[in-house]
Amino acid sequence: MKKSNDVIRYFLYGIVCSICFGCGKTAVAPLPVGPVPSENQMRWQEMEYYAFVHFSLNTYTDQSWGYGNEDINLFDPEKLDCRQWARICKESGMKGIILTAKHHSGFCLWPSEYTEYSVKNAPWKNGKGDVVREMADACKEYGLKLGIYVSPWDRNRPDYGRPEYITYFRNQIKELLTNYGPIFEIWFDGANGGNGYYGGADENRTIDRTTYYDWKNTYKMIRQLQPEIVIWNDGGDRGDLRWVGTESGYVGETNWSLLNATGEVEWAMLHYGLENGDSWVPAEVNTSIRPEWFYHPKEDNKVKTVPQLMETYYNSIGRNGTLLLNFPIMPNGLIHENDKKAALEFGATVKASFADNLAKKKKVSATNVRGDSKKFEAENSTDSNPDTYWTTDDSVTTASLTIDFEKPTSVNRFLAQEFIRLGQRVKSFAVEGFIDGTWKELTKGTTIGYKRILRFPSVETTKIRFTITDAKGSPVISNIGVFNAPVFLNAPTIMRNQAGEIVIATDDIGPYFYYTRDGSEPTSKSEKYTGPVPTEGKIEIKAIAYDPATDKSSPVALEKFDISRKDWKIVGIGDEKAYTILDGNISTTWHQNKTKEVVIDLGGEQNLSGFKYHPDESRWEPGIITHFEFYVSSDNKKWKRVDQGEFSNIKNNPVWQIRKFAPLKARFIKLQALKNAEDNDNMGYAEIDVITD
Ligand code: FUL
Repeated sequence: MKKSNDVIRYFLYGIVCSICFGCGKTAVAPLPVGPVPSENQMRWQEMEYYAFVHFSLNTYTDQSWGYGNEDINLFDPEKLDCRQWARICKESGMKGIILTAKHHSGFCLWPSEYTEYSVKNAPWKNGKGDVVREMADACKEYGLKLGIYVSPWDRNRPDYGRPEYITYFRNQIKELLTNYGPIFEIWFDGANGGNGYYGGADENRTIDRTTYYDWKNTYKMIRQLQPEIVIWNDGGDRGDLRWVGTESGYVGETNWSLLNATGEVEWAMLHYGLENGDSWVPAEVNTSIRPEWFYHPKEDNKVKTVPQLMETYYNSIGRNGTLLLNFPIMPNGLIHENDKKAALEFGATVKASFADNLAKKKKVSATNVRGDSKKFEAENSTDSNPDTYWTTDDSVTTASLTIDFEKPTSVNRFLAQEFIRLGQRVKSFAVEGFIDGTWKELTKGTTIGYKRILRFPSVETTKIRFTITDAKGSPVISNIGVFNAPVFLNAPTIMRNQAGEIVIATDDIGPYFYYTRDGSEPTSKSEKYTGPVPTEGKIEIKAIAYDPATDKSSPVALEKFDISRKDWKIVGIGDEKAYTILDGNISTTWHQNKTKEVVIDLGGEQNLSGFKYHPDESRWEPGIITHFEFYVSSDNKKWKRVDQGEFSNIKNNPVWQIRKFAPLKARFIKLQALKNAEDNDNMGYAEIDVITD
């Protein structure tokens, strides 16, 4: 169908070109350049912003990945209210919700007919509940689309790893795609940590990601059941969308919505796309509103702030991606107040930032208009109509649009959108302002795609010139926007170095810091930070950044520190650099290869009840420890193992790992690394700390 349309268009194009032959002008629409999005991908891309909801038995066990043997009786969310989730999402400007119907533990949030490990055997609503149904109803009520996360890796199933499991998995997908109305997206996470309960086998099972799931036939079934769906998959066959290689909330500044249909996908391809890829596979940026995906009470004060969320917005939607922002649900079945507040403020800030397009209804001119035709004129880029566009003659791949404000106007954001139904074309562009009678470059970028937003410091300018400096064909621009968005101060970072000193810092230039130690909210009247502050023992610090010129403060940063590490000694490692793991700074790291353990003398007996490990979060060879044992001792001779296990999902989400154990007294601690994410001998550490009673 699509092919024959193309043939007709080529034919018409030929006729018009021959009529215009000699004048070099063309008046028909340009032909597509490279792959183009399907209607399903188009509909999905236009959603821009939607939610993830992580809720399962993990919510009750404080885990990131359930093992598959967690007690079903734990699932009893006494206040579960999917309408609360939907309301918050709707009011924050989101367009849909993807629910973890089944996470890696295998526990099902709907009463699946194919397993006993589901809500039907949980105390919640006496086994009569169905979270997927409640979610579907709430989405319908609030005008949101519903998406489903169903984990291929299932740590509960006895048949996982064998062919029978694929039938089970498909039956579950069929239930989910048949019984709950239209599903806009299905999410297949590629995680597979190997070991699991597996119906009591309690063993390690590996599968071949490329063949085991037989995705081709599964996709066929999915598309038959839900013809309008998009498939996300990072664990095997290419779906309709791609992961961006990180869960930290950003995609590459250069971001092509293209990949090759077959062949290995390296990290850089996920992150930047592939300029000459043969298929349209756009980027979805998935990240959580807290450090982790599931709810952990210890993260109640770690909910992302509005400046952090705005950063994520510019680095996802502002870079030709969509944003999938996660809410962890609390054990009672609700979204926490702090998450709700952050999401609503974030939504309001996005709205306010882009409410007033200063380019709208302004005089706009172009250096070239295709065939000098009104149909492709410059004004199409400022008419707020996504179906019209400005484009040039085919021979032109560098061209400018100039917007004349006719008076000095303050601006700090530039937005551009390509008409991607004709392919992603722009390779580079620049934005200039006409300031004091001359053109000055304000910012420049590489790809545009569906949407690109660039930030630059506020300037007063009478005109803006947008120049496409390189493109794969004639540029096709459906929308441009110029804004003067509110600017925020970031909450500062609070660290405590090994000497016990508090150090407060920020990436912003110039603000002052004020802090408190008594739990009260800091203001510009609180203690002013003038340099490292000596402290002793356990301490809680709250701090703000403050700009006296604007009288604006950042959100409050809060850090709780356990005992000071002043008297700590790293034992048996003659490398002074190892002390970076105690310097309070997660950007400084240390690696070991031969020995795979770190022994620390705490300088005296302590009441220990847990430990913390922060991995090296850099991209290349971070040596992230995934499996560990933790020991304590009073004399550095006789050791007692107090904890062991996995740091689940640490590879994709390299954040603080916090482990608790039954309190006991000891002077020495030992973190024994058993395995890292790359399966080699390189063990990386950013920080090690303890939790005391
Ligand atoms: C990851 C999973 O392993 C996490 O638990 C989470 O569900 C996230 C969205 O995808 O890779």
